[in-house]
Amino acid sequence: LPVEGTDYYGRFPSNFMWGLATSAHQIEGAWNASGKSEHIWDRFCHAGKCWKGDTGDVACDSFHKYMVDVQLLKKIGVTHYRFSLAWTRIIPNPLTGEVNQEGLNYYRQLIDELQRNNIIPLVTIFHWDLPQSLEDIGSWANESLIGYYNHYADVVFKAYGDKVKHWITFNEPWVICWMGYGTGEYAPGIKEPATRPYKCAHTIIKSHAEAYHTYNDKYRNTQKGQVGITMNSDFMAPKDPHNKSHIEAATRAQQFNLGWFAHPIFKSGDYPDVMKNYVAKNSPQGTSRLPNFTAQEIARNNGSADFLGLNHYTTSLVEPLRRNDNVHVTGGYIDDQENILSHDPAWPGSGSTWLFVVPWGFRNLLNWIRTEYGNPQVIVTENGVTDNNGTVQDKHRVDYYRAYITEMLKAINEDKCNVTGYTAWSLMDNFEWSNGYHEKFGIHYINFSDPELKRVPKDSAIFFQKLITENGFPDPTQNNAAVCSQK
Ligand code: PNW
Repeated sequence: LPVEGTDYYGRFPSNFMWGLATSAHQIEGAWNASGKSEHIWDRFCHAGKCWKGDTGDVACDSFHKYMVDVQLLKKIGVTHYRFSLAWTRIIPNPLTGEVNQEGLNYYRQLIDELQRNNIIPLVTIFHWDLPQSLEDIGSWANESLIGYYNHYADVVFKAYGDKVKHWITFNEPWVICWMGYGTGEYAPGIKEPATRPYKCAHTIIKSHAEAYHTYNDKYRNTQKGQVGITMNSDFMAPKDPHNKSHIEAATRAQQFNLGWFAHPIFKSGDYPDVMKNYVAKNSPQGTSRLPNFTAQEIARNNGSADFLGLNHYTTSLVEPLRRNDNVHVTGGYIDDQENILSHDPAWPGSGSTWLFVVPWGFRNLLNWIRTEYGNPQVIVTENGVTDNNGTVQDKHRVDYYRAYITEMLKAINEDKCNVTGYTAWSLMDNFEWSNGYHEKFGIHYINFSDPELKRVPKDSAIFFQKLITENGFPDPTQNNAAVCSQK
């Protein structure tokens, strides 16, 4: 597809969902209040493994300031707010399954406050904050987590399903499994790249499918909502687009990243063939480190989502790894792919080492999803860019959003991709996991040394206000006065 330009104008579909996103551990603080138990990110950062000793103990204090947050959302004019529930507030001891009423009440108050302000919730059930007690019994390598997760999902469907019509079972299983159990950069910090990420993914896919079926069996008829799952994916572009082996390598990388989760849920119930073949051929003979689904599990996985939540930030260039390349091979998920990933030095960077500004990759990825999975409903549940200073004159962020959202508009209006909503990451600067408060994604600035934790709108907040009011980018050379906007 052609390279991007922002000289493209148009409106989004009239019922397009516009929102901002956050997650519980990144904003709430109150890490041990009202019966909440410890989760793996509490443990990880308390052990000093996050940026300069940062922790999520206070974060944006949204546990107490949620009414302030709702007013920020209202001021921007969003139709939707994406936030996550903390398992450890709702079921502090998953092994007994007992529900903590105080924890349940917190999200009930938030949902009610959103409703009073005409903002529709988009709720992530699990955004990385695994109860420590479940980590201690083997985490996602222990398949009993399927049952514990299903109980948790059942509790929240029942408690909030009258008002919550969009559920996201998991946020980014790729990051959970690879960064948590492969590289160990994220909690719980386990470095077993050969086997643990594959086991983790296997249990998470099955947990997702069980929760989806629980919703179907017990709640869908009365609550009439949708259940999806959010996956992160770079666009995997061939380093040399004219070289057949680079094109194959890029497809393989896309399948190992997005396809790992999307193929079982949106295509066949099982992992992509290329992934099965490459893991098997790099495993000891006659075995594979990639687990097998049973026929019954394949049937349960297949078609187990009403929408694909997509978190997209950046693009990678891919070429095949050759035998004599001087690359350190450790054995595991990365080596199994037999690829080398890189970026174009011309791409602008950001406040994060992995995040390069490549707007055209977004349109390409949306089209890859359209053709690979038969044009499923996609809700873009995250997109955004960092800096390390939190400047409110964040022209680079406005430029990023303008360019990426223009590519999404082309994907919808020109390519007919079924994208129904977009929630930007993030409502405000917050606790960026292992990178603490150092990497800032917010459209509101927070000075984390200020005890008031005042939220200050950046220029990008004003950009979103206008974008949502106009529901797109009206052509400045046309008179748009007569065109009705969404709100
Ligand atoms: C996502 N990568 O994480 C998460 O869903 C958010 O909680 C997080 O704040 C946001 O994106 C920004 O990082 C990712 O290395 C972390 O490719 C790392 C990667 C992708 C997504």
